[in-house]
Amino acid sequence: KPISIIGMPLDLGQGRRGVDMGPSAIRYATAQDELIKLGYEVEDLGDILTSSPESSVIEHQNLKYLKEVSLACEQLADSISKVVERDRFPLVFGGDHSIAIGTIAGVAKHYENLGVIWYDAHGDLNTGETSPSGNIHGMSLAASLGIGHPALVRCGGYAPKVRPENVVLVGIRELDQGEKELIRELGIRVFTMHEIDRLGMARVMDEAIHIVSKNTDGVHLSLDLDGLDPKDCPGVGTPVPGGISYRESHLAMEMLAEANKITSAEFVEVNPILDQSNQTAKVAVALIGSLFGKKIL
Ligand code: DIR
Ligand code: MN
Ligand code: MN
Ligand code: MN
Repeated sequence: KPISIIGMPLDLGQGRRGVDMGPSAIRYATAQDELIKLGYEVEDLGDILTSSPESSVIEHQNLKYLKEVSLACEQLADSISKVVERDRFPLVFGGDHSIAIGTIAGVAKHYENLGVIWYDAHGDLNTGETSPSGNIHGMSLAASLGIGHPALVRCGGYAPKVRPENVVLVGIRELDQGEKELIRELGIRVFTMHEIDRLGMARVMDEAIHIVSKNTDGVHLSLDLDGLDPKDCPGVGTPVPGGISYRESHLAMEMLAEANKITSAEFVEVNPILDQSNQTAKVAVALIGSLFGKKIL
């Protein structure tokens, strides 16, 4: 399928500046060239208009920048939906992970049942009630499941976007108490670092792909670069040690390419200000290559 790139330079979903430059950093790392070399037709639709902290106010400490984040996500959802209508593959560059609310809202209405792979150190399963930080990037998966503030849950005018049985988390190593409870309550399948170490990435991805494609007609990949180890991806706002390696991540992307199930993707939380020589964006582009079928031989 032809690919449409959309940049979402939002940093209001978390507390550190610079992740709004993520889309530029990924473009600078020549994402588009990488895809063209693989034989894809690629268009870049530019960036969604977002607010900056200077032009915004925090109204609720437990849901920071709620109005601004939900407005930006509505706009992203609109753009994504149009891309899917044109029968193109939407590829989003973030921006903090709150943007997944918009991406998934734009995608999910075109599918009966959307599968989601959430590749992350974190669960992003908080609500305004359970979040220790009030940062919406830690709530985006919950919102997509229909749990949380209506302004987030109802993005795109409908809810929920995905069912818990069609979601898998990969790379998890830091969960808040409320997130653990929600995982248990909904029975969501979580592959923590423990499972990755114990079973190996190949088996984890085999199982993950099986789950997300079992009763679904589309699969979204939401890849938070902090899922990888901070040694490989230092340019993220909330690094957690002991993460997925560069090699395991390539294997995961190659297996997704082989399975040929992914129908949309986003690469989020790239923060070039916290990075070393744009390393994290370069990793993102390398992984995008593998996801879209690049092979060594
Ligand atoms: C934490 C951190 N669970 C929170 N979440 C992050 O603020 O809700 N998600 N960093 O990517
Ligand atoms: Mn910020
Ligand atoms: Mn995340
Ligand atoms: Mn994360």
